[in-house]
Amino acid sequence: MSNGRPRILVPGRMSQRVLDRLPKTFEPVFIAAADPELVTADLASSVSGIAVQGKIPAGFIDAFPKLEIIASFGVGYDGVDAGHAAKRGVAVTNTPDVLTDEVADTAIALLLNTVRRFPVAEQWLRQGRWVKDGAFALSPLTLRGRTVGLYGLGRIGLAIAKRLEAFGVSIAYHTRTPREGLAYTHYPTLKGMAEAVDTMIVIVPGTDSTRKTVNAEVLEALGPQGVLINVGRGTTVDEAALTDALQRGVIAAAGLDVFENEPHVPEALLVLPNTSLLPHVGSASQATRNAMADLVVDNLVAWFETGAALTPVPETPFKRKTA
Ligand code: NAP
Ligand code: 8YV
Repeated sequence: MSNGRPRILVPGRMSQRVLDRLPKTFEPVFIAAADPELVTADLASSVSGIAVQGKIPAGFIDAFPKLEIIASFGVGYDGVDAGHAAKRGVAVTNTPDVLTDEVADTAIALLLNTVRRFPVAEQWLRQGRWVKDGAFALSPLTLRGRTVGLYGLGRIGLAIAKRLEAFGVSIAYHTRTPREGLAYTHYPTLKGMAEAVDTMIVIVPGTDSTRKTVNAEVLEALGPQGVLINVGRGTTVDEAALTDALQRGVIAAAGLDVFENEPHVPEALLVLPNTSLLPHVGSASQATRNAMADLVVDNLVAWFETGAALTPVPETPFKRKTA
């Protein structure tokens, strides 16, 4: 602590806007990664908050006896061991809502790119092939007449569904708990939904309960006209099973913004003609990333100034203990 200002540790990369704002209220300190071996005795005894864009494992939380809050950049906080933080009485915050519409826009763009092959068509034009070789090939797939199943119908899933309504497609969803007051068909099992739809959009968090749930059986159920879009987390899809399904025509195509081992994308997916691939850009506009950055800092400010975080994750609903 210097000048009575809380010390906030930033391990590894962080949005420049967070870095610009932190010194106005806090004393920011930096290490290269969330590795307990990099924590000096001085840091261990003085850090009361962490701002992170990445992973915070249990062992790292335990390195800081005075830690009160971890402010995570992103709505998905699968990288932060929130269960362990809860046991230690450490609050965890994320950045919900401010990115919902941006990510829903991305999901629709990726769906259209995958079905109609627009990025490939643009390359055809840019490479001069329109002039040299003539018109670009007709897309074998269309969005017309499709039934879209959303795996996840939370903040972002619902925003995707609202956009899909305007496209005139049928809409279904799978969640553990049905949502009240919606006209979309709810399926209590993922396989049941996969059997009923020909297009699946994955927008669930990356948790133990979703890990590799989009597996060979689910892809088989989606069928040969099937299109899989993943804008949730790479861990939800069995990437090897998906690659095999795309290679053998078990499903028709896939659009992926997220991968099992980012930023590494398997060569087998890169070379397939029936994939549309994005480098995890769901929320990646300057305006939306600014809003996310502000919410990271605003959570820290609210915690230390009012004793309550703005957007705590469900595992850590508690308020600040006053000394
Ligand atoms: P949210 O509001 O918490 O919604 C999560 C949805 O997933 C809920 O409908 C929930 O319903 C469902 N769900 C959770 N576990 C499930 C399970 N085991 N089986 C079936 N359904 C399950 O979250 P959100 O704000 O929409 O964000 C969703 C996720 O999108 C984030 O966690 C993040 O991983 C991802 N994301 C990606 C990007 C990107 O750049 N690509 C950007 C932002 C977010 P039930 O609880 O009823 O099952
Ligand atoms: C961010 C995301 O790109 O919010 C999320 O869950 O996946 C994205 O918006 C990511 O969290 C930033 O590291």
